[in-house]
Amino acid sequence: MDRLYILIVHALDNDNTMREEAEITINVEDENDNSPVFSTASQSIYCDENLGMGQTCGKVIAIDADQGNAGDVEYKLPGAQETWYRNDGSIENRNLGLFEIDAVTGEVRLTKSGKQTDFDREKYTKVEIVVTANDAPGKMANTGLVEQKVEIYLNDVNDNAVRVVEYPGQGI
Ligand SMILES: [Ca+2]
Ligand SMILES: [Ca+2]
Ligand SMILES: [Ca+2]
Ligand SMILES: [Ca+2]
Repeated sequence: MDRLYILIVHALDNDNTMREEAEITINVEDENDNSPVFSTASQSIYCDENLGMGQTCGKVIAIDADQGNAGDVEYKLPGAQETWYRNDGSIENRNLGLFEIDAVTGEVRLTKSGKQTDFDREKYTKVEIVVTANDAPGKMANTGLVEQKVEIYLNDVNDNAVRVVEYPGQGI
C-alpha cells in the first residue's frame, strides 16, 4: 500500500530556542509483490450472436492486491485456443481467432462480425477460450502469470425470418 509520511523537523539552538521548522513529505510507494489472481475457476460472459466486428462481448477481471502501478494487470490471449460447443452437445476445436482481449481493460471483443462467421446460436451454444493475466510490463517484479478459462455463451437473437411453407393443392 502506498503511504504518505509527513515529518515536521525542528532545528533548535544550543539554548533550546527554536530557529527553524521544516516539513518533509515522504511518499513510500507500494512494492510489486503480488501477482494478479482470478477469484473463480472460470468466468462466463454472454454475447449476442449477431455482434459486430470489434464490439465488446464482456469483460474478464483479475485482481492484483498491489496499489498504483504495481497493481496494473496485463491481459492476453495466448494462441487461439477455441473450443466450440454445438447445440447437439458435440465439441470441436476450431481456432478461428474470433476473439481478442484488451490488454488493459480485459474486454473481450469479436475480431469479425458474428453474422459472417459460425458465431451462430442456431449452431453453437458456447465457445471456451483461455486468457492469461500477469503484472503489467516494465514493473519491478513479475511474479507470475495466471490462466483463466472463459466461457462465452451465445445469446439467441431473432435473426431468422419466418418461412411460409405452401403446400400446393391445399387451398381453402
Ligand atoms: Ca505490495
Ligand atoms: Ca502486482
Ligand atoms: Ca443465427
Ligand atoms: Ca437466432
